[in-house]
Amino acid sequence: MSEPLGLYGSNISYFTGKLENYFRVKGLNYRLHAMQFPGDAKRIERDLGVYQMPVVQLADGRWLTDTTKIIQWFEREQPAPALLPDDPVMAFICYLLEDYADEWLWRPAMHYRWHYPEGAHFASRHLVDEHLGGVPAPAGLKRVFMRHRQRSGYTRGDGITAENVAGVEAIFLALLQQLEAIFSRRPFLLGQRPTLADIGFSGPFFRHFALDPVPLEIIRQRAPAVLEWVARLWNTRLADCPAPVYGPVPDDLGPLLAAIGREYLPYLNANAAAVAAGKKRFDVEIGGVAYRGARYSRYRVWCLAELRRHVEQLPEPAREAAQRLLEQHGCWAPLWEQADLPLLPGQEEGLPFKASTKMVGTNERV
Ligand SMILES: N[C@@H](CCC(=O)N[C@@H](CS)C(=O)NCC(=O)O)C(=O)O
Repeated sequence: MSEPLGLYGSNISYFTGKLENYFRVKGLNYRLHAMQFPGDAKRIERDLGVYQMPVVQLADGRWLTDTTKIIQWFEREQPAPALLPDDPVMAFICYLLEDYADEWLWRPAMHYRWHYPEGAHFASRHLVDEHLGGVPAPAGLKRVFMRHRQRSGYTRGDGITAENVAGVEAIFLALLQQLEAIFSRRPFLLGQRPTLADIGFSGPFFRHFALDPVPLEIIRQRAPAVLEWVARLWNTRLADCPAPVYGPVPDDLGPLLAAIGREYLPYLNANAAAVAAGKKRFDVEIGGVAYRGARYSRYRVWCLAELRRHVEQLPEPAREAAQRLLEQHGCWAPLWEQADLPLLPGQEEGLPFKASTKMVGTNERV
């Protein structure tokens, strides 16, 4: 067996969990190492442009960052067994679902972990033990710092307030209903074998919703087929799966696509408008839920640009079929709502070897 890939991150991290699911499903051998602070973080920021987890070290010593581009890179380097369906419309749906899971489900996942003391105590204890052993301060103080950092960065500090908590939880509850319907019918999101869409959804589910005490109990009670899918994905290898046979995009993905059109794409547009206006915080109402003082994200401007690029690159007649599908579910108009996207020059063109911006944060490098 070849030298394992070095995966540096946390074993309760959203994006580390996403990449672990990818490596396992793809059959790539890896070893998980806990990133150490402050040393690893400083080195990663210097060498890769931003500090974020996970990062991967190849056998030849090169470092990679950003799970979306890391997966695309591995799929190009090692095309078989393929994670993306051959059908270009299905492949586009995978990119869209992956992006939605990465960027929009992040909000309820952070909320459930850091809002409820049960989750926040578990996660702060775990993260401090895992990463901050070298920081010379009392463990109790480090845990308080960790809870404060995460809440001020990702929940209270990113537009989640007492007024909209129910709205944030409604995103998760509706999602469970949609996924329960899907996984009661078939093993994976698009069919009989995992695709990039399942890997994308493993981010919020594997190390957050199906681990943190509050959402886990909700899943157990309301969506047992979703809980089964989490474990099934972890235990599935593409190489052992039946040959890929995909029909048309399943009808039961409709409610998920509609949620993307109603919630995620309007959020991306409001974020792009804020970035264009030079605002670091913005107010936005999404599906009747008001967010005040949400953080801007340059990275998510690029996410929108990427979604457009994937559509534009579709060959005909797939492009037209994708347009019809997106129109049917209210995703087409919001995809193109902003005339020009306020990207930085060359933004993220160095990925997966160099990042320009962090998902939520301020340390742009370009
Ligand atoms: N787009 C990146 C996002 C990575 C990311 O944001 N990871 C989180 C942890 S799951 C992180 O490192 N956050 C940095 C921080 O909290 O400062 C990816 O796909 O890898």
